[in-house]
Amino acid sequence: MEDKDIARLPEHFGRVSRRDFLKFCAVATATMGLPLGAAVRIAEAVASPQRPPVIWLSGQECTGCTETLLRSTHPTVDHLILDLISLDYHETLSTPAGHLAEEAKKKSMAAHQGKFILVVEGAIPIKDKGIYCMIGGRPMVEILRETAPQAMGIVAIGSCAAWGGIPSAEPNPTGAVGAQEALGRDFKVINVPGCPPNPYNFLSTVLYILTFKKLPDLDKEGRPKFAYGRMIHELCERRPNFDAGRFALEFGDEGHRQGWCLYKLGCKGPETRNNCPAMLFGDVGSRSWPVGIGSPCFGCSERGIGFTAPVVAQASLQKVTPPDVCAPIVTDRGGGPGLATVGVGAGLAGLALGAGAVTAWKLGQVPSDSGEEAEKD
Ligand code: FSX
Ligand code: SF4
Ligand code: F3S
Repeated sequence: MEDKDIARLPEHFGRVSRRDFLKFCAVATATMGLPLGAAVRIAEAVASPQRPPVIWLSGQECTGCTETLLRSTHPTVDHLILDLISLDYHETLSTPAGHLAEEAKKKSMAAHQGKFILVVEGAIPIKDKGIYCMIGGRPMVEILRETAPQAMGIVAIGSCAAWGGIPSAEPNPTGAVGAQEALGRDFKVINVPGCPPNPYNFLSTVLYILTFKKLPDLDKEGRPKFAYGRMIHELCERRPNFDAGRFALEFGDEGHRQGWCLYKLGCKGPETRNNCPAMLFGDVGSRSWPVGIGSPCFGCSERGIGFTAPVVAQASLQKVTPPDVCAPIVTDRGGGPGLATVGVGAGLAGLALGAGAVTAWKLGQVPSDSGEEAEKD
C-alpha cells in the first residue's frame, strides 16, 4: 500500500480513525488472501457517501452470532455497523421496534432494490408452514422468501442459518433448515458457519462483496474458501503433538495439562474446515480459540459433524502427514535446523511486515498480486 493511496483516504471513517480502519482492512485483506494493496480499494468502497445498506433477519438462534460481532475490535464493530454500513433492520440492534422497525425495513428495501446485503442469522423452521418462528405476526420463512429476491447478496451467518445448526439437531421438532434450503436453488447463499462464526470471516465476506461486486470463491458447502479452505488440524498449534503421538486421554490428565493433542478426547479438527487457530476469537490474544484453551473442536462449522456426530467420537483422519509448511518435528541429533526450517524462518522474517502479513502467514496464504488464493484445494 503506497503513501499516496493512504493519503487520499479521509482521516476518519465516522468515529473510526483512518489508522484503525486501515489496520482492520489489512487483516481483512490478508484473511481473504488478497494483495495488501487491496485494503485501499476496500476502504474506498466502504467509505463511499452512500453507505451500503444491510438488512439482517433473525430466526431460531441464540444471538451469539450478533454477540460475536459486538466482541470484535479493530475497529469495534458497533462503529463499523453504525458508521460504515447502514444497518437498516436488525431486530437486536435497531433502535426502533415493532411497527416502526418493520416500516424502516420496507422503506430500505424499496429504496435499495437489488443493492442491499441480506444477512440471515438463525435457522428457519419450515414445518407446519413455518409457525414456529413468527416475526411481526408472520412466519420467518415467508419474510425470508419475500426479502431474498431483492437483495444484492445473501449471507447466512452462523451454522444455524447455514444448514440448521442446533435447532435442526435430532429430532428437529420444528423442521429447522438453513437459508439455502429454505430459499431453494434459485438463490446462491454464502454460508459463514460456526457457532458462533468468526466475526472477521463474516466482515471480510461482506467487505469482499461490497468492494468487488461479486461473490468470493466458495466451496461445495457455499463457504468462502479464503476462510474455510483448510482443516483446523492443518493449522493447529497442537499438531506437532499429534504427529509425535502425544495425546491427552482425560480432561485434566498430565497430557491435557501439557497441551498435548485432543484427538482422543473427540477433537473434530481433522474433519472440520475453518481458520480458528489463525484468526482466534475476541481479540484477547494467543490461544483464544477452543483447542487453544483445552477444549476439543466439536466441528461447529462442518455440516454433519457439529450437532450431529457424538462429541466424544474420534474424528476420521483424512490426512495423516504433517503439512509441507511445517518444519520437521524430529531432526537427527547434531544436524541443526534443516533447510525447510531455515526456509520457513526466512519466509516469516520477510513476511513480518504488519498485522495483515502475520495473519496471512498463520493462514498459510501469501498475498499475491493476482488477488487469487495462494493455495487451492
Ligand atoms: Fe446459531 Fe447464531 Fe450458534 Fe448461536 O445467532 S450458530 S446457536 S452461536 O447465535 O445462530
Ligand atoms: Fe489439534 Fe485437534 Fe488436530 Fe489434535 S486433533 S492436532 S488438537 S486439531
Ligand atoms: Fe467451531 Fe471447532 Fe472452531 S468447534 S469454533 S470450528 S475450533
